[in-house]
Amino acid sequence: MLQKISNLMNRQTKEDGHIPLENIPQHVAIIMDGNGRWAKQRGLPRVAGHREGMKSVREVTRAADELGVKVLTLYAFSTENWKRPKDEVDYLMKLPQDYINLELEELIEKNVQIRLIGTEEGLPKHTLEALKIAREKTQENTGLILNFALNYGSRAEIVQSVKDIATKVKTGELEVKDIDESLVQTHLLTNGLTDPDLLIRTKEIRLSNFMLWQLAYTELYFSDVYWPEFSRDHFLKAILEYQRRVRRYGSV
Ligand code: V0D
Repeated sequence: MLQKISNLMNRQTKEDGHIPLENIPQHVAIIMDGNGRWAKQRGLPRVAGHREGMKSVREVTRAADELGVKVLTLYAFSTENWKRPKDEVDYLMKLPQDYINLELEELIEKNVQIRLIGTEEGLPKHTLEALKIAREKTQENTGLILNFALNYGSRAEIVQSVKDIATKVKTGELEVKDIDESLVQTHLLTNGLTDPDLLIRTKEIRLSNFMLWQLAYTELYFSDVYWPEFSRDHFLKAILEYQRRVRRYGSV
């Protein structure tokens, strides 16, 4: 099985034909950056980059599924992204529906479960409808969890968890002495998911308010390619680098 995965890689990525693909990260999170810049470089409108980025989502999801990754979190839209031009935001808000039309059949066939983190506040009705369909049609699936962060911001998530805990203390459901890291964790939107083992970000080297609590011990991997160029091989390379780091810590 592990050798088979290794065989899926092409010669450029494979530094060594005998790399054992063990220690697959259970949870991989990705900040998919550089879509607009990829398009502009080619004289195309920014939205052409967002559309092309869906192909990378497809490739990386297939690879994660084949490797046995349990959770793949993809940052699709941040609460900061509302500041972009209205035309671009309008286009982005149509992508969940387009994605469903293009991908849902294969995802269902692969037993993938779609989940969402973020706030519904401010999302157009048609987008919410698409998200509901994606969630409901895959909710019984038991394979890869494909977790889209959409209209998500990490500080707002933490603030909400503080409010929810404070309310429970006020009503007597909890006492202050019950508050610990694991209690906070259960009040975050990622409740029920393990923390990411590996974060990949294309193009930029910063966290931009993404999963600040959850990334406390995560391995960080930055790739200099634009998200629409991020292929299966780039993903496998990131996994190999993760495994190299895990092995090194283990041997000290
Ligand atoms: C644009 C590149 C899939 C990154 C990929 C609304 C930015 C394409 C979804 C999607 C976006 C989200 C939820 C869901 C099903 C699909 C998506 C947005 C942007 C923002 F349930 N791709 N995608 N959502 N892009």
